[in-house]
Amino acid sequence: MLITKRKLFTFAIFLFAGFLNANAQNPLVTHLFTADPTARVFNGKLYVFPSSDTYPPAGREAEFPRFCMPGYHAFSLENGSTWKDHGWVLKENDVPWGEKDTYAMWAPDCIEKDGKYYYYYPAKPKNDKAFRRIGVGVSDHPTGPFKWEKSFIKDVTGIDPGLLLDDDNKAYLFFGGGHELYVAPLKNNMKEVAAEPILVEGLPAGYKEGSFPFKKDSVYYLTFAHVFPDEGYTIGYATSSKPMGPYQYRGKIMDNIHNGTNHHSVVKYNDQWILFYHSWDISGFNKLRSMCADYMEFKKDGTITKVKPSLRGIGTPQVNDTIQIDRYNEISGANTTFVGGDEPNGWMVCDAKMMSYVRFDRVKLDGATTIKARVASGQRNGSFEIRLNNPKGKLIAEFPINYTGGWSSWETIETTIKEPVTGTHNLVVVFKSDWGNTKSVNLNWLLLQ
Ligand code: FUB
Repeated sequence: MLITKRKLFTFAIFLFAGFLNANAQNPLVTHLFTADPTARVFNGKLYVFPSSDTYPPAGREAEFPRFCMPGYHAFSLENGSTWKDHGWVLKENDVPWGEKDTYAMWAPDCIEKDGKYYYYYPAKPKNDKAFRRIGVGVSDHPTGPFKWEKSFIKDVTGIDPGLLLDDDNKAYLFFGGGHELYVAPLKNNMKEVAAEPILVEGLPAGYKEGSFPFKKDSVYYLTFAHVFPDEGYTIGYATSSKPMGPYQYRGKIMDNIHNGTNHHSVVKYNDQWILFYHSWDISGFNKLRSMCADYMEFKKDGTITKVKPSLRGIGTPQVNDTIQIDRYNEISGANTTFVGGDEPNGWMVCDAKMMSYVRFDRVKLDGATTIKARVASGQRNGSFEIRLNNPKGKLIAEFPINYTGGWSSWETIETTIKEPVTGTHNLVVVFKSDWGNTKSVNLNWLLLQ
C-alpha cells in the first residue's frame, strides 16, 4: 500500500499524537515508527526492543539522507494482543560515550543472564573515528532503568549487536554490517569480550547485516539480512554445530518486501515460533519503518518454512483487547483505507456492501458478554453481524447501522453477545444493506468486554 505525501503527513500527525498501547496486528504499534525489532521472552513474557525512526529536526534535513534514529523504547505484550510501550530506554544524548545529536541509534538487543538484563546498542562515538561502537547497560528489569557503562565495549567496532546465550551460560556477541559479520565470546560480566572477535565463516555472498543468533535442538541458527542483486533485501539463515561457526547457508526466511532494510529476530513464545521484522508499508518511505510479526514454522528436518508477511500478525485478542478488524485474514466485497475525522487510529473497513464480509482469525471469546464497535456512517440503512468462523457461521451479535453525522463522525456502539461463547474462534463481520448500496458503514475496530 503506497500513500501520497499528504496522506503520510496526516498519518504522521496521528502517529505522534500518542497513545501508549497498541495491538498485535501488523504493524505492532502506530504511535511511533519502530524498526529492527529484537524480541525476547523473559519469565514467560514477550518483550520487543526495537530502534525508532523519526523525521530529521527542522533545518537539518540534508544531514539525514539516511536514517534519523533518536533512541529506544521497549514494549511488552499484555493481555492477549496489546503492546505496552514502556517509554524511553535510552535517548541518543544520554549515551555516556556518544557524540551528541547524531541520531545514530541503530539496531539494539537485550538479553538476560543470571537474573540481570543487559542492553546492547550501537552509537556514534565521540573523539573516535569509528562509524559505530557498541555500548552496554545493565538492569534488574527488562525495560530498565539501565545503568549504562561509561565507555563502549573495547575491541568491538560496528553495528547490529546480536546476542547468544548458550546452554552452558556462555554469551557471544555477534556484530557487524556491510558484508562482514564478527563474533566474540563475552566475559562473565557481559561487558567485555573474552577474546579477539573473529570473522564468521561460511556466510553467503550478499550477507549484509542484522544478524540474529539462536539455538534450537542443539543446532545454532544465524538469521541475517541477505541482499540479492535482482531482488534486494531478503532474510536468510545459516546453521552450524558450533556457536562461532563456520555456518552453512540454508535459504530464505522471507522474500523481499517493502522493508527498506530487514533487521529482524526470531523467538519462541507460547510454543510458537515468531519472526519479528519491519516494513515501511504504512509510511510509504523506507526510512520510516514499523515493526511487524508473523508466526514461523520449522519443518521436521530443522529447516525453516518461508514466512509470508500478513496484516493479521500474531496474538489472540481477548476480553479488553481491541480488534483492528481492518488487519483481516480475508476480506470480500469491501475495502480498507486510512481512518478520517478526529479518530486517532490507523485504518478502517469501508465500502462495505450487501453481503461484504471481513474475517479476523483467532479471537478468544471466553468471558465476553458484549461487543463494542467504532463506526461512522453517512446513511441509516442496514446492519452488520458478527458470526463465528465463516460468513454463514453462528450469529453471535448484531449491530444496526444508524446515521452518525457523516462518514468521518465516529461513535462507539455496543451490543450484547446473544449467548456466551467459549474458546478461540475466527470472527466474521457480515454487512447487510440494500442491494446496490455501495457504502453502508465505516468500521474502525471491535472491542470485546
Ligand atoms: O536501522 C538502522 C540499520 O538499518 C540497522 O542497524 C540495520 O540492521 C538496518 O536495519
